Amino acid sequence: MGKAVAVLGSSEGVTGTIYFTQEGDGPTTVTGNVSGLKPGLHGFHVHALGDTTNGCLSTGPHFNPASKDHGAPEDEHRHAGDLGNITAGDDGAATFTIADKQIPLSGPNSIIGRAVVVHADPDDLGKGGHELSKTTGNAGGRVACGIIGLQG
Ligand SMILES: [Cu+2]
Ligand SMILES: [Zn+2]
Repeated sequence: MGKAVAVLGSSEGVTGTIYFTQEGDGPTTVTGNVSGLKPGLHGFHVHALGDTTNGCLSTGPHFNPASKDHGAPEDEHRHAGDLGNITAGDDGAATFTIADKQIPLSGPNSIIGRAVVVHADPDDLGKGGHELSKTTGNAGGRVACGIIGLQG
C-alpha cells in the first residue's frame, strides 16, 4: 500500500489535510478535510510542481503528462491532475473521498513531490466556454495548496 499526504497552506485562512492511498496498480483514493472555504464548489487539482516558494502560484499548471486539454475526472481527454470539484457546506468545510486512476503514487506519472491545489471558484470541467476552460477550468485563484509527500 502506497500512502502520501499533503498539508494545505494558505494565505487566505484555508486549512486542511489531504491523504492519498494506492493498493498496487489500482486507483488512488484521495480523502480530505478542508475548512475556511466559501460555501459551494471549488476546483481541486494536482499541479505539476512541488514548489510553494511563491505561494500556490509557483506550483505550475495542472499535472498533464499526456499533454491533453483540461476536462472532468471522468473524461477521456483530461489532465491527469484534473480531480474536479470539492464542495464546501455552509460552514465552509469540505469532506470528500475521490478515487482516480491517473494519479499513481509511484512510477513515471507519480504525483509524489507535486502539489494539490484548492481554487476559489468552481472548475467548469472544460465545458464553460471561457477562454480558460480548456486549460484551468476557469477555477479562479489558488486559495490553498500543499506538497504531496510520501507517508510511512
Ligand atoms: Cu488547480
Ligand atoms: Zn486541468
